[in-house]
Amino acid sequence: MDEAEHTTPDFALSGEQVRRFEEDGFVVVPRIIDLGVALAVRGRFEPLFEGAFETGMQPDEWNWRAGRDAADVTRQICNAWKSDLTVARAVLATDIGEACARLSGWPGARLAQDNVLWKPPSGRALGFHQDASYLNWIDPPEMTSCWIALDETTRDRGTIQYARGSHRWGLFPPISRFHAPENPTAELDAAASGMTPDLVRVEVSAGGGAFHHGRTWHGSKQERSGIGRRSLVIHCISSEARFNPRNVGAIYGRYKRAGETTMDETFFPILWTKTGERSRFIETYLEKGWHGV
Ligand SMILES: O=C(O)CCC(=O)C(=O)O
Repeated sequence: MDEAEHTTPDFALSGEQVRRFEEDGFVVVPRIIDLGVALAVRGRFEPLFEGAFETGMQPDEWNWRAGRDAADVTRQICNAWKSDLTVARAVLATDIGEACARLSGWPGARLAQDNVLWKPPSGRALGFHQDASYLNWIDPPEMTSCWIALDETTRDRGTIQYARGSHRWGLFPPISRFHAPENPTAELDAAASGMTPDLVRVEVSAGGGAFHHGRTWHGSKQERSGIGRRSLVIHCISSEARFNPRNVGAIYGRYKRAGETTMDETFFPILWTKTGERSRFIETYLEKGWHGV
């Protein structure tokens, strides 16, 4: 496959898709990246989880290691864009930043974090949660995310599910267990206070996916097809976001400079703004890696 097949023509959300997002707290989009890009990113999963990092830099979180962790839990890496240029090309996309900013009413979008997720055959659930429960170190504590399927996601493949309208239920604390909980919907059911959550599965081809609001409850159930599924998530925050000086970010707080609340673009790159800004180093990085920036 040549390089041209790894690029996706920009997509833009329709007015109807924006309306759906506002109403439901998520919107399913049949194609976000091209199949060729999805396959290229998928092809990077094995080296990443083996610790073969193309750019020479480790990701911020590497939550599953062969031989150390159970084979039936979802493998997760956070900020694989720092370690792999194929992942970085998909994550640092202008059009995804623009869509997240537009959905959220922000002047622009910057990347908070990416997630590379690999639910193995018969992989166990990921607990249903709200992303915004984990954001007290950011001001404003808001996030909008783009979830992209890298395999076809059918009913049995443990795809992501969203509780329709749950972005209007308020903000709840972090859940007690994210990976492989006994009851993945325990906290969601409590938050629904007597209602039955209207859970919507995202069933799309590779390259399709969804955008979700930071307060929308979501998670995924056990994989039952025996095949597994892989996905890539791009979590965006406002281009104007700053560190919250009163709360410590357990992992990402290490990027806060003393006496300042600005977020350094090297670690939280700006993808798109209404006034045409985008972090300058991105294009050089995508071409040459960290040696070039
Ligand atoms: O893919 C999943 O099962 C869950 C992903 C997730 O929690 C997220 O995108 O925030």
